[in-house]
Amino acid sequence: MCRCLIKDFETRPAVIHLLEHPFIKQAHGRDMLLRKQLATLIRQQQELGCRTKTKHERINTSKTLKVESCPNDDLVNLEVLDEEIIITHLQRRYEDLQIYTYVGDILIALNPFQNLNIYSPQFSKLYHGVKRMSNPPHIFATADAAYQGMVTFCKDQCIIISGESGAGKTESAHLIVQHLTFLGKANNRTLREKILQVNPLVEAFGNACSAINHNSSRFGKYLEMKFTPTGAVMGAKISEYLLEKSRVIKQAVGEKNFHIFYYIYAGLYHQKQLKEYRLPEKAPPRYIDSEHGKVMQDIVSSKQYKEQFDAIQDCFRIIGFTKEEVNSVYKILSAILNTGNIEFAAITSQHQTDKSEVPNAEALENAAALLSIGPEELQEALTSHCVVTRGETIIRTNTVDKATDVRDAMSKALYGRLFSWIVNRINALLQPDKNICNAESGMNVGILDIFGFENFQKNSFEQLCINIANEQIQFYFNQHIFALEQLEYQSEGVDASLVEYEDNRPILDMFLQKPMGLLSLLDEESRFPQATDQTLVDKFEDNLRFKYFWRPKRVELCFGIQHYAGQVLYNVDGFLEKNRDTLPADIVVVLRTSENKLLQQLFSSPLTKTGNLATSRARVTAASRSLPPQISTGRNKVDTMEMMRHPEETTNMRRQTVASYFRYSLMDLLSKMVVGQPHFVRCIKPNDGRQALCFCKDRVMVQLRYTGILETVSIRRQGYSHRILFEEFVNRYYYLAFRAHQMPDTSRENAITILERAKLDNWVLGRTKVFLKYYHVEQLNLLLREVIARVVVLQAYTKGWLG
Ligand code: AOV
Ligand code: MG
Repeated sequence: MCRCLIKDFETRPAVIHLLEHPFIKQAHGRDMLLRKQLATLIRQQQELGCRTKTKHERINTSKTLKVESCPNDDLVNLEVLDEEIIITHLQRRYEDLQIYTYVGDILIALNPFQNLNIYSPQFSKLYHGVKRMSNPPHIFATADAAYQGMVTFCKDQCIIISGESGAGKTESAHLIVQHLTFLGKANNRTLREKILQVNPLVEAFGNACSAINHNSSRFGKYLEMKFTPTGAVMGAKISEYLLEKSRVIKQAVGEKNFHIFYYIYAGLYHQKQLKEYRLPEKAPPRYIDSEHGKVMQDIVSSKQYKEQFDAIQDCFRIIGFTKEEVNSVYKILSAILNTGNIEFAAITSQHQTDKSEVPNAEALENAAALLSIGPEELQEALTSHCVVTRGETIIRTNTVDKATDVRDAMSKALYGRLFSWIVNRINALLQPDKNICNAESGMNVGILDIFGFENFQKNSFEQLCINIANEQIQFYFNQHIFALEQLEYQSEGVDASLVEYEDNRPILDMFLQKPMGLLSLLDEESRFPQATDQTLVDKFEDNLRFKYFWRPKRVELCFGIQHYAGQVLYNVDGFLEKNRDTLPADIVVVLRTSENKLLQQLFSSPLTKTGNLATSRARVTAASRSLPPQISTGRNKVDTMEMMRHPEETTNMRRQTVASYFRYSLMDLLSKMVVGQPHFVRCIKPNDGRQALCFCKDRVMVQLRYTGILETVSIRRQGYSHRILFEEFVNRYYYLAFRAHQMPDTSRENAITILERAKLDNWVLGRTKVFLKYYHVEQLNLLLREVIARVVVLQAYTKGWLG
């Protein structure tokens, strides 16, 4: 009997199988102590998550992917490491539909630009708690590694997905969420469904068609999936960063507004409900009709938008929004569309020439009705403003241009706040159930998906912010892979030849340092009412003495930046206004009179963007402690007011600009990331034409160079990616060299004993830690699993269960 069970271990998850065996099932409960021990061992094994593939799983896989891994799956294994070899290698794999490749524990993902049949539930099963090298590289393997890391080491994890626009970050993020919900044993089906709807919903509001990508993320997203200590998924939370609100009012040629506007207009059109939401029936509103009539054609001829509208309605329902809430959201969206149609005309009288009026009241009345405010009050707030001088309130009229700006500022504010509200509401609805697990004891895996590096023909303030954010992520990657690695080797007295890498810190300093960095200069200039875009670019030129900054001679309103990912030419046209992003107090006052509950909420002041101030502050402080000195520079000086106020709101205090808010957001994001164990996914775009199976060597080469993949290959090959404190190491692996009940001292010597018994080579000991290569950890976990299985059998045997 016993022998038969042991034989089975080779192909089956040992302990679980043992527990399921009828013999043990009957015996279960006979002996309390043994049962307890068995339970502990089972838990440990489950936490280790290691499982052997069954025969069934090996056979049942798609032909599009080869099932067994090979040494070529990891660039680190290549004998010669030059650019040409690496690129040829990647090309060969890509043409063989092997879009994923490892560089040590980093995953390279080449965008296939076609649907590959490799994300089905069968594949989820295949990448469930197995050794990484037993399957070909896959995005599920990265999700699995993060999940196993979390349950095994009880540590938060974070998956950082980077790459330029259209490289596949958002798709990768979806796949990771899909696999984590699978791994997280979400036996609560409702919760699983809810979590899966989060991305589609926020992306309907935060993504749009850009010149590069038809589904381009126009905001940064950090999604944290929350788990119980045993690894069951229990909730989720999103943080959003820097929505590109300016898109609501204007889009560049060939680009579109946020998806949701088209979905809702088409949805209501096909349901014949446009009237109900006071939307114009003949032609779509101006904000979504930049291509003059093209949208209407699309809406009439295709049902695609309508289907997407239905899908969004399902998302709202599944996640748990009430009908009333959804109706309010639609009303606000329709109000924004109507607001865009309000036009102004100049009133020229004898005394006044700077006055404006609304000649056609229809759009204004529609917007006011949808917002549940008075049309006269709205018109007043758009065409005039209050000024307080020496205690006296004076009403000044707005010119046509000014009124138009106020109108657009209102639309942007409405949309920005609506988006934040949706995110907050999702977070409230997906909060972990306190009865299952309190928030403190839970763990999480965070997934970062931001807008990728952009370089258009015309680049504005939005591209600058997006590219600075990418610069920061690249810096974090460098810090993690290169700088921290070297620092740790040195402090542990481990010899490691230093690897050269392109440090982008000076560029980041040029943008972020106070008071002379580019963003500070921008803020300073934004405070002068007389400043113009010309004075701004002059100021940059006079003060930014960096080799990364230049000003082309003849192109007056432009400046260039040498980013880590390439040169970008920015046009400062509108920079100041975009940075000021003012929302006149008159508009806030009138919107607060609304009878619409949601709208009242959006404009109740101050609107907290980042949640509770105390927790935010604690997190930022805690994070800055764990940051390396380079990263923490200036980060301790958080302006706490910045956290509390919405960027565009005018207050009595110093007004917050988009740049200062942006700076805070970046810091907040980093503070979240640094507390977790990072995993990196580097998305690469193989061509600019979104073509399947087209591998453009030059384009890939550029991306490999600037992302530091080549340097990464060599450091991962030489480096020790896992460093574990002696104490932690001995506690974890003592079974491999000592008896189960004999807890040894957590000393350096005992760590050596374990390493020797496990017959590993190439490890190194530091002052306080064991330095291991990434494959050592896999070997150790495998051995540990086998030993635990053996102990269980032995104990069961000695208790006489196995006859
Ligand atoms: P991004 O997130 O990196 O760009 P996306 O994830 O939106 O890029 O990917 C762009 C397009 O590439 C998608 O719409 C898909 O058509 C295709 N694609 C990407 N990954 C895959 C995959 N694994 N399988 C099949 N198709 C894929 V931006 O958000 O613009 O920076 O701001
Ligand atoms: Mg994206």
